[in-house]
Amino acid sequence: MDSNKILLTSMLAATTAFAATAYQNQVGFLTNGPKHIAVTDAAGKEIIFKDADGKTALTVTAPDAILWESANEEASLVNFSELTTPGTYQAYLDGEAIGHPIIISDNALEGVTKASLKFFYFQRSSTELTEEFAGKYARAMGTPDTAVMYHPSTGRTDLTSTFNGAKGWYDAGDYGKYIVNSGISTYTLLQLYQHNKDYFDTLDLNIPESKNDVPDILDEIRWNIEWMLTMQDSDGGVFHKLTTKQFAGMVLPEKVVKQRYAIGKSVTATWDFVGVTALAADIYKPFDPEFAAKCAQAAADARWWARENPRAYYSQPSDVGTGTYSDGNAIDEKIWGSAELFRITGKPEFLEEVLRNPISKQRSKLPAWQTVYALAAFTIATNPHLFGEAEVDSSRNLIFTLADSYIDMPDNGYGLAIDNADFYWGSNSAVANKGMVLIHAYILSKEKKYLDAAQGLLDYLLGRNPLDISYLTGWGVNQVLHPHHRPSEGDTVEMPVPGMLVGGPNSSANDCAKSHIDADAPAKSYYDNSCSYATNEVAINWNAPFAYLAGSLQAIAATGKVYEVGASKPEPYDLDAIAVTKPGAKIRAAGNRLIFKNGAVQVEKTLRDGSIRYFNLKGAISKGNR
Ligand code: 9MR
Ligand code: 9MR
Repeated sequence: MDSNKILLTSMLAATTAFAATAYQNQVGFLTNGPKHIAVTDAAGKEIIFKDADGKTALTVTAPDAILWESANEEASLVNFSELTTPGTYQAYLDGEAIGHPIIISDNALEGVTKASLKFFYFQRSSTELTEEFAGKYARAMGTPDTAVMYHPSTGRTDLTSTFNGAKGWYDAGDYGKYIVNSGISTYTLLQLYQHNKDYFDTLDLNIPESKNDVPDILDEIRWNIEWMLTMQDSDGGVFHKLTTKQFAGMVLPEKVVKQRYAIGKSVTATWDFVGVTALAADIYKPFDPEFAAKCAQAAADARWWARENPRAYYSQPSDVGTGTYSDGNAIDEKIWGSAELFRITGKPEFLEEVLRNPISKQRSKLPAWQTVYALAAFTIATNPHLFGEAEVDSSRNLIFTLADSYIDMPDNGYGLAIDNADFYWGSNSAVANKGMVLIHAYILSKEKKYLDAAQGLLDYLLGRNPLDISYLTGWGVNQVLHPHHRPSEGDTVEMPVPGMLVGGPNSSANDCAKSHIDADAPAKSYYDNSCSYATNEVAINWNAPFAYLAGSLQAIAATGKVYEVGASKPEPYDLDAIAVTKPGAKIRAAGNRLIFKNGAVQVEKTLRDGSIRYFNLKGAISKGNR
């Protein structure tokens, strides 16, 4: 270290020894919600909150400072929840302003809710974004995806033909469209709607469909589901992804002219597809029964393929370099897809699939693109009237095991249910997904502690973190400016597209953020530079739980209502009536064979719909069959 540096370092040390630093949500606090600010070097001192006229509105003595290991910093968590008059405030310590303006409002989270949903519009493939809806982020259509070719990895042999794979959302900073990641993202947004209908029925997102009679959030989600439906092959299986062979440069989508392919056909993509289309079949029914029935049929067809190809895991072909989303365990996807199918049909065979793989405590895993047990648990626990007691108990158990593990984390000065283990690629989505778990725990128990912890996690994403940064583009005093996002890099607008949650600190980032890794403070291992996809990319599966978290908190506050467990009573789909011909089942349909079952020789008869019945040799249907 040269002498100048030493001088600078000691000067900085001297200033930080006296000056307090405050970290807070930079966007806004709900009027009656919990309000906290993390302040360093403040223990025992008075923090004064002044209103816009400079009048003292509240004085709070800062409690003892506690270490937050992930920040490698001690801070006092100052609670100013008593401030419940909407307005703008400023905190002071020793006569100096600390932190940022504090905004308190009944609609404090409406702006970020809308923005995080509008992101999905900005990610639309196969359409131009017009100024009316995109403002200065208007752009030409790129990747129409109306003539997509089959990569040999799909198993197709007509490799010179094309299909229409239009619509859908770009996954992230790249222009790929990936079914697996669409699975959890689309489910999360559908649930945001389902759990907060009163609020979202009228929320205007200013998208091309805003004037129709369908809630905007559902119009936006449908854009992606329509693409997902195009990815189903004639045998029911679902292609894994739709991308160019290699990533494009950091350009606008109109510059992406290389051929796009359907690549792979996987069991994980197919089960994820089942989960989404089955849920959509219920949610879209009141708005468009025909579309809803199409989704139900697609789910049923996909399920056949997934069941018969349980080990069709995705493996990246050697000539392909785009995202992999590969996952060698499809049990969680199968449980989830089967649970959704059972919910909309009441058919016992789908429940059996859930029961064969019980949701146990060991399966208490945070939702993520590759781990979706929790999605099944969310659906089952909020529909106790449709599922059996055992599944409901184990699903509740999964949710509360996770939620309580957050609540029971040792206190830290930032007041956050986040620890060192959370700082991997997409850490901000881990934070948001914890929020989604906590909101489910609140829905199921109505215990305020869960909702308050969820608010804390949102505060972290919006600025209560050791970098004093809001990780949502376009929002906050110190906001992310350089996300890894091709449209934002490729256009001429200075600011990035707003409403995008970046991946966040990643203690094992292996890109240009490597030199920004702080081994002692994983929560600081972040680089606001578009070169860093491992800390600063955006993605649909990160924005979706953010929208769920902010949107649910805002909706619950605005409506004074919490989703009523057991409220949804889907009119069961009669899958027999919508002709569940097992795709490609022609040969099997004729099949009768003799097998040894239940201690006797029986006839196994495969019916035209692909279902199987057993008969004893006298022709009577044997017991316990389906
Ligand atoms: O832009 C790509 C991003 O979406 C991926 O998450 C990331 C990791 O697979 O890769 C990014 O693309 C980079 C590529 O891997 C290597 N060359 C530079 C590309 C743009 O930064
Ligand atoms: O979110 C994915 C993360 O869990 C993985 O560790 C990472 C590397 O494989 O890939 C992330 O997903 C990227 C995808 O492969 C391509 N589009 C961008 C996604 C976000 O970075």
